[in-house]
Amino acid sequence: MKPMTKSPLQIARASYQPKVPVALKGNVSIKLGETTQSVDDQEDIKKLFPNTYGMPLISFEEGEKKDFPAVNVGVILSGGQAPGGHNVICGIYDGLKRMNPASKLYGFLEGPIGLVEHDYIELTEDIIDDHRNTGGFDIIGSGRTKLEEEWQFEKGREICEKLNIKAIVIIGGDDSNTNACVLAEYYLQHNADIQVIGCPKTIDGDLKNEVIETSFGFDTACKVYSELIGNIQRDASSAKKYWHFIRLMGRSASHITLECALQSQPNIALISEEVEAKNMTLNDIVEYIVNIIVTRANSGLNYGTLLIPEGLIEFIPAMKKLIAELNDMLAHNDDFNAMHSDEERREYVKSVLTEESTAIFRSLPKGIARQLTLDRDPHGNVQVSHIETEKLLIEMVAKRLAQLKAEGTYTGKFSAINHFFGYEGRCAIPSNFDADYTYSLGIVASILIAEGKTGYMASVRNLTSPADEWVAGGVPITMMMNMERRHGAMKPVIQKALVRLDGEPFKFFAKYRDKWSDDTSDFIYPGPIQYFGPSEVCDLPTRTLLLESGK
Ligand code: FBP
Repeated sequence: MKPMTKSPLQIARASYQPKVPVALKGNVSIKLGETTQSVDDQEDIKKLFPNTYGMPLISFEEGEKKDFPAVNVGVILSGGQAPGGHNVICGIYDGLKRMNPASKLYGFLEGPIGLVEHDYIELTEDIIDDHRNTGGFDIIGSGRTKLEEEWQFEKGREICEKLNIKAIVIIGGDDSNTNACVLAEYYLQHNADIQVIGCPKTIDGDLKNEVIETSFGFDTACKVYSELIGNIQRDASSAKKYWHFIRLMGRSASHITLECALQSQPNIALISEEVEAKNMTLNDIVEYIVNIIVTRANSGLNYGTLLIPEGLIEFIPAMKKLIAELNDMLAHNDDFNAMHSDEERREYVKSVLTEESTAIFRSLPKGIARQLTLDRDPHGNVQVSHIETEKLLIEMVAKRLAQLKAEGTYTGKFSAINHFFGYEGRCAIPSNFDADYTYSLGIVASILIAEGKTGYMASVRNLTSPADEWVAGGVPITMMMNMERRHGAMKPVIQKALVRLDGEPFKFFAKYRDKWSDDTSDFIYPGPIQYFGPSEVCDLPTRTLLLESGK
């Protein structure tokens, strides 16, 4: 036997032909819909985007054969990895070549910085073929550099002129797509002949609205985490001796946690948006968890599963205030950054916070307090993926249970294991849903380019129906924007979608969670993603999408 160069699944998956909507199968004609306006702050957004504001929605239909001139296009992957990114690029490539085989696709390397620093490769047939239906962003790499300054736009223009690039596709989340729109507007205002198209990416699922049903990657990531949760649940109900505290990625929004809860039916799932709405303190959360643990212990069940969204800590009002103060302090503080010992930093922090925040900071275990003062991301936000909330909760819950034991009101055993699932799911081989959705998004982007559009996001809707019936088109990015305060100034941004407590996915969860908390037989074991087999297993969309579409 020889060492492998690819797994059997990698080899089989390379020849998977993604399913696309009927309208993308042959020649396409575009249909202009109604003109649009931004979700809020219409006057401000209109002033900031005089050329790209108010454009109509676009939908695609089967059309007549047309001749398209050859076009050179650049593509950028921006931000965190999400399964399906490679297929967006494959879709753009195939779409461009189908319209004119002389078209070329360039990939800017390591994210937006590649555009600014003129670091790129030409994406050729063999590179594309090697990445079809694969996970990861390694085809050209990704990065979190923000494209928001004029000198960066000009550097971009320079390289586009040199390579005769007429359009750039930015594959990213809400901030990257906001920047895509700013770039589109800038190039129009400065008579640069460069179109900019966005694509909705992020496992977090928080780039969605009435015209973008979901971001790509959410489906696969949730399926990977749900498989792991299901496996842990089976282990928990077999061994009957551990409580598993499982933190899940997703940044601020709890969409991933909610979807995984719907797929696996754990004993407890915390939803940050609910914690904030109910103004819960850390102690309230601990009390809620402890009550369930005690109730289960009274029935002889000293085990269970608990899901925690990674952004939870930022939604606890007092913690939110503490984090905001820390963000401000860290934004302009060379003294702090120059300090070497944790103790020195801790003392310094306590000396600059308000009294209330100092009290909370002091009450936190040292490890968590240190994590809260680590480097911020390029947007100035605390990196929630580095904060081990699950360990904090285990510590606090154990303490409270010990008190109850001493009082004689708890007689169970509490042994907890912590987990964090995030990076495990971001580069998984895309599910059929994500492989199909992303490939379709890529083709849509190529058509928007061929039709001369700019400032649009590629969109594919009706996603809970078979792929044949999906509806492809384009959405003006300005339509999703409002004004928000960022770094002390009001900025136009795409509105981030948090979990809606009046939305169907949360309402469904809220209806059943008490039953799931005290009953073992409700655990669900989703198993691994299936790539080949019956459609009802392999092509299933998320429960979030199904519930949101009334199914
Ligand atoms: P995007 O918003 O860029 O898609 O990234 C998503 C995410 O995976 C979050 O869920 C997580 O908090 C963050 O990236 C982690 O960032 P990093 O990759 O820099 O560790």
